[in-house]
Amino acid sequence: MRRTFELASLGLGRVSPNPLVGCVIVANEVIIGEGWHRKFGEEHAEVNAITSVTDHSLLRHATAYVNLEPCSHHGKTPPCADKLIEVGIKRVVISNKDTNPLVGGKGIEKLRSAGIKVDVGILEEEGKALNRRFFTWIRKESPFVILKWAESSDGFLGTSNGPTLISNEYSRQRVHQWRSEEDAVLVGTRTVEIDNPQLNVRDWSGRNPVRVYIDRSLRLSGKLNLLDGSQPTLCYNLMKDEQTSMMTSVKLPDEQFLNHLLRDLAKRGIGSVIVEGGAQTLEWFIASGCWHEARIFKTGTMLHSGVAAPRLQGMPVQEDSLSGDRLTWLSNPAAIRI
Ligand code: AOF
Ligand code: ZN
Repeated sequence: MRRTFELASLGLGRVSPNPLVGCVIVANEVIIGEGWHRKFGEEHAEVNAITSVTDHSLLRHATAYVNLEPCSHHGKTPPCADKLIEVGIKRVVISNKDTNPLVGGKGIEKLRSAGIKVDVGILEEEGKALNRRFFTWIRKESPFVILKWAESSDGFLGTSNGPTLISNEYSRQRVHQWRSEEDAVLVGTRTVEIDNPQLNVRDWSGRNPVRVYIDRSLRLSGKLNLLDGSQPTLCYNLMKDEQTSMMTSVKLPDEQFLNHLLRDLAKRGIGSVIVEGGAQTLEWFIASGCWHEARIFKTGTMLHSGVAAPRLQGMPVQEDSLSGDRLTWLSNPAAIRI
């Protein structure tokens, strides 16, 4: 099952908002096939794993390990449960049930009624953690929200009068990798004014996320990178709806602004978003409880004064060191769990 997780994670940044799915086929205690869902709209993991098997006669004695319940619906591809039945697989071992209402247990029922032995719930928590974006998004209320910031050793995000580089080049490169893995990157009005960010992937290979910014009273204008029309960009505001080729402005009510924003992103098929600042925006997400994970760099730099970093209570899940910068991953225990 751990091998299916490894395979599944190769789809990160390519399959969203679909889940990350890997499949391993074993016969006579030997792996005879492997596959994963490689790209949104393309074949599912099980089909790719079956295709990779050279001697199909072995499938009649084989066990398929898959981290998500095989689908039972006709989506962009035919149902994987039918395919597993058709090739004569004997046993299927699954980590997580698919909470997509189109599937939701029907894949498992189909397999069992065809006489296939099915085991469910193997390494269930690890499977849920791997697909935390999908399991959050499929409820259609919100993408998976990741807060990210870098703070100095004395707890500041930057000086008050312009962009400040606090983290080292390895940490900054890691952020570009993250942008390539998530569907959208979001910033607030002040950050657009002060940093004039591009919010694209430069220091890593991969696709660019959708750029999202908040500009409640539409005060941003002029020669700003986010307004350059080079990439799909969403602007959430209180004033107007408007659509041009790359720019979509969305008017939201003042009350519950962030909840509306997240629901709108989810409806647009955005399964995850990284909030990159600034302080006010991060604090707004924290105060509204609208976050699932935080990734915080603590650096060796001392700033002595400036904009204070947000305070956040979360459950530490991982610690990394990037050439002196300490990276802490927190998860929000209060966010709804599956
Ligand atoms: C599987 N194996 O590898 C994946 C599954 O639009 P479609 O046809 O690609 O279907 C997407 C849905 O199928 C997705 O929301 C999830 O419920 C399931 N994904 N199922 O058996 C896979 N990626
Ligand atoms: Zn499928």
